[in-house]
Amino acid sequence: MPPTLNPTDLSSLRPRLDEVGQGHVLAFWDQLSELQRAALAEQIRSIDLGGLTRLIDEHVRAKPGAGAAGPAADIRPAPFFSRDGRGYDRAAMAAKGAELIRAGKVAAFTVAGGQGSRLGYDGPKGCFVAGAITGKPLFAFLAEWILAAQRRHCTGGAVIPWYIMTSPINHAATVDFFRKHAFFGLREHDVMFFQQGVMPSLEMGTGRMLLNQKGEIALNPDGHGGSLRALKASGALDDLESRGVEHLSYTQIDNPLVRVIDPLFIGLHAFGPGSSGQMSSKMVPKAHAGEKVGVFCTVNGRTSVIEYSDLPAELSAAKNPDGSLKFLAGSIAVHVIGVKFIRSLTSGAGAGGGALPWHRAEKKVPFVDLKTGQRVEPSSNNAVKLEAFVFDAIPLAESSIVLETDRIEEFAPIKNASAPGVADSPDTCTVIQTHRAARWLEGAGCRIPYNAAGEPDCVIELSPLRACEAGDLKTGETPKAIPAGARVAM
Ligand code: UD2
Repeated sequence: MPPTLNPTDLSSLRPRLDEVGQGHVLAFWDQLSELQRAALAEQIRSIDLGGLTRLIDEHVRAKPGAGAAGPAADIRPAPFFSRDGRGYDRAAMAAKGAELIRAGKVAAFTVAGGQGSRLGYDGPKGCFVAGAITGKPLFAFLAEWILAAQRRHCTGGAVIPWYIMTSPINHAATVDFFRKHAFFGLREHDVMFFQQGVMPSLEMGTGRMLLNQKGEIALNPDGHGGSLRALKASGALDDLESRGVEHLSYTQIDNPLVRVIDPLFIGLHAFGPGSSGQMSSKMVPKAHAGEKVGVFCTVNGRTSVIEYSDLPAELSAAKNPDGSLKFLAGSIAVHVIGVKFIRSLTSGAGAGGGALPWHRAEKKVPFVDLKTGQRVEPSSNNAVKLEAFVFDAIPLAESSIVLETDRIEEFAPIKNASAPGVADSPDTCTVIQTHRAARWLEGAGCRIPYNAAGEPDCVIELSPLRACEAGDLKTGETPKAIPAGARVAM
């Protein structure tokens, strides 16, 4: 919809902007066309200037310390359900989870509004190639998992709807991509896109809103924590309720090995001992103390995630007497969230409106120089972005469970461009995909070639439509051996 042509309202906007120290956003007003003026005025009106001023005082002019936990917090390692099934019945929980899926009470939810700047990729991250052999994008891996889960569990005709959160930066490109790929075999009616909110990008030190163009304030997505608010604001929450969905299986877009719909995890979340069914999480044991993943802790007795950058160094390095890491449980950003819980968090205003605490991130944000009018690409961090994190909802649950899982089975994120020694890249993702496929194929009696270093001497890409777990390869046609140096997609 074109913006409302109402530039004369400037008379009320200018004093308000001056009052909160943001009058500079009108610096180029005289050079703007009528349309540009209307768009800028609209943008300014959409910003809660009073609220923003408070946030700037707290997060930009001041630099908050120890993150969410606060300095006096009692921080301990969070308990978790181990992979080997101690203390719970894996088969029974998986059966209960499968029953919920079969009854249409589970939807998939992917947060895909991020900017992918570390990867150096301009488009929506979900369009990035994750299949080394087929060239298949990340979105296709997730879509195929949903299709496979639907075929397996929804024999009575229910579906697994898929909700995808985009941002104004990548919404149109994401929807176009799905159209171009015929929704990867899913029904268009069952794939819902909605946009998350944005926040102004703020100049470091001063907190002034940066201009992206002379007539446009620089905005950034408000973090995956904005998803709760956006689910409500977009009508997606109403849609979930009208479909009878009770639980959302939450995953990020960057991990092609993610178990998008996992009956065991869903069952444990909904019925597991000690679970409130409100918000549950998966963890993998951290690879090393400095791994860049949030850590599950109890903070003053409540299950929480402390982001790696906020966990005091002495805690991330702390060891048990046997030498293992004390704070071992790394978050892979996989959750199940109860729909009723989201409704309760988003009812009312303020924190009740789904607002989670803000976190400060220092980034490079291009801006228009107010003196020269030239657009500048900064070479070092010049801006503060404010983002909310979805895991800050965990301590708001009455109780929350964590399930341990195996890294090779389900965690191979693509975050950084490939380079020697760099983790979480397309190259490391391909290696982990091959390891997992090799493990599963060996379990089905297939011989895998190994090199002198003990690494598989091949590349294997496995579609979720062929196998979502090891046992799936024991049926259908499975090769007896993979030749050395082969590149196989199945
Ligand atoms: C995230 C977790 C980290 C660990 C890791 C596992 C945070 C802050 N950290 O690290 O603890 O679990 O994942 O892989 O989450 N996104 C949006 N909108 C936004 C920002 C992000 O949709 O405004 C999506 C983004 O598209 C991606 C996901 O959230 O799917 C993760 O975002 P990230 O890349 O900023 O998080 P990362 O890798 O630092």
